[in-house]
Amino acid sequence: SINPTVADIDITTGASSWLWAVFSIMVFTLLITLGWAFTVPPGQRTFHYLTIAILGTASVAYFSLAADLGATAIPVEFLHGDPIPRATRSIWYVRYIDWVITTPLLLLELLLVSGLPLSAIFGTIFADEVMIITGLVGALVPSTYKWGYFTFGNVAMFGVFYVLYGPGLASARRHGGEIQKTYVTGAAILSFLWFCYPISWGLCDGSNTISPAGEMVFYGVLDILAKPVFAMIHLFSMRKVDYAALRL
Ligand code: RET
Repeated sequence: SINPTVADIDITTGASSWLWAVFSIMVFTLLITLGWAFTVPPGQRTFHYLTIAILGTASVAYFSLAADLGATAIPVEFLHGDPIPRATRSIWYVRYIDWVITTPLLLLELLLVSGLPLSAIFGTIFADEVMIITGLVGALVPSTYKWGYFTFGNVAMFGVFYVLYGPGLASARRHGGEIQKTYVTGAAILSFLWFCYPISWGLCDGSNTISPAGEMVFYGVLDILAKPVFAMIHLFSMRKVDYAALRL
């Protein structure tokens, strides 16, 4: 453990180096997006601004993770399936502070292209917030009640997926052309990646099956794909979309 005051089971210095690398990726792509925003007319920067907010938040979050801050010690019952009496594991609650800000913004990037009414977009963001907050509470609960919160979170996530593949897809299809293409690509990437987060939660925050170093790799790869990679693909396909058709 590089920070012995945190918990018995904590990250290694190797995991910390990886986290500094992810931090650098977040800052680098943030700067690229900032520069890119200046090259397009002010009326067509909505998605650049959203991306800047997402990557700025992720940069601060990864700074915290790499410095081994934003965690608290939570009692765990098992390590790799074996009982361990009175041991604690670091739970990085700072992740959830990042996600409660950035996942609604990621959904906005996608849903602002769907043509759905604002009421539907707000409803989806509400379900998203339920998903993240129940995940946070579940991670902090030491008893098996944590799996109750995990269940609520998964129900909320499937609520989000329902909107993406039900009314969202129908609305994008009505618009057709580049709007439909951009929406369908974004929805497919987003839903595939988001589906992997509860798997990581179950193996890390939930059951302590994977070590914190492994957790940093699992969530880290997902975060790189779900934030900078998703946003870059989205910004590229937005170049062909007619902004006037979006009513932004
Ligand atoms: C939790 C646990 C509770 C159940 C579910 C979860 C889903 C989390 C997701 C997070 C997405 C984060 C992203 C971050 C960006 O980099 C909270 C893990 C369903 C989908 C996209």
